[in-house]
Amino acid sequence: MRYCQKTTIEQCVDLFKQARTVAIFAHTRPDGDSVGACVALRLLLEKTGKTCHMFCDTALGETFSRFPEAVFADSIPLNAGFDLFVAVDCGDLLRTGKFSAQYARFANTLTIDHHCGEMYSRYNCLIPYASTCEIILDLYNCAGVAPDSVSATYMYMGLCTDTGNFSNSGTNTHAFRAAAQLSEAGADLQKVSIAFFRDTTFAQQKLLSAALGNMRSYFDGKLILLYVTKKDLEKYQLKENATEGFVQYAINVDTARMGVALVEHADNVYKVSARGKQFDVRSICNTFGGGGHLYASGCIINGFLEDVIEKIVREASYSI
Ligand SMILES: [Mn+2]
Repeated sequence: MRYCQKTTIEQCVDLFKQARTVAIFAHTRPDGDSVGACVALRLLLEKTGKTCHMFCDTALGETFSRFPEAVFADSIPLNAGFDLFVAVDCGDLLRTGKFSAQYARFANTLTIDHHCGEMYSRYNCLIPYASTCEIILDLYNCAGVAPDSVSATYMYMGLCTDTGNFSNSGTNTHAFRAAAQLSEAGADLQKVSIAFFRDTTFAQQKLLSAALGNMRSYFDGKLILLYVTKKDLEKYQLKENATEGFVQYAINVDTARMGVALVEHADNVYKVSARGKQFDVRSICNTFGGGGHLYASGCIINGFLEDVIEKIVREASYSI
């Protein structure tokens, strides 16, 4: 058993002082917060003369291609000689993906995360901010390093995406204060919000229209469900990741307590994303072997489309 301890920002800065070569890990299928926090941390450490390598087990989505510093390796070179492993925005060890076994074996590890979940590292800097990037900003401030426009843009990326463009329930005064500091430091606010919240493709819009065309309402609109079939994806030559955010269109219906998006992942295998409005969707996903957050969960259900829908509707009927 590893001895795990809670770690303050000041202690993190000390840990970084002692390290020369640092490995930084984003979570599997990384989002703007994980990528933004990793890059901003790397830039901070490089400013203080450290050597850093960033790792992620999945290829980054298309959106990140316009952010040139967001480059991750997908394997650790032998004899890399790292002094410190840092897991960024990873609520549990498995979020480090295929690196989890190597990470667990390494002695000197540090988690920097805002989920405040498990303490799986030797050192754990867990602060319940809206984004991990706000913890990275604390590190800059504590180390007395002013963010430049590049690092500020990456930290803003995490803030902006994890708060749903400053609109979800995690958005708070601290997030706005951090945003103000990053804006003052020259963060490219427009670039980030256009990349993550505006730009889309013609094919993606057509796919969305197919999904909306497939929208169904149950229990007087308390359950709203939509779906995307493999055929739809093939028709527009898109991959599953093009459906990210579609579930929002279901839960956005004013009567909805539960919103569901089904995406056919392989023949008769459906990936289910569920969202709740003050409604526990996690326990419904749990019954199908999935999980997540209370109001944002997912699972995978096998079967023909209509059978899968029936299973979800039946399970929801007990609590909705
Ligand atoms: Mn996050």
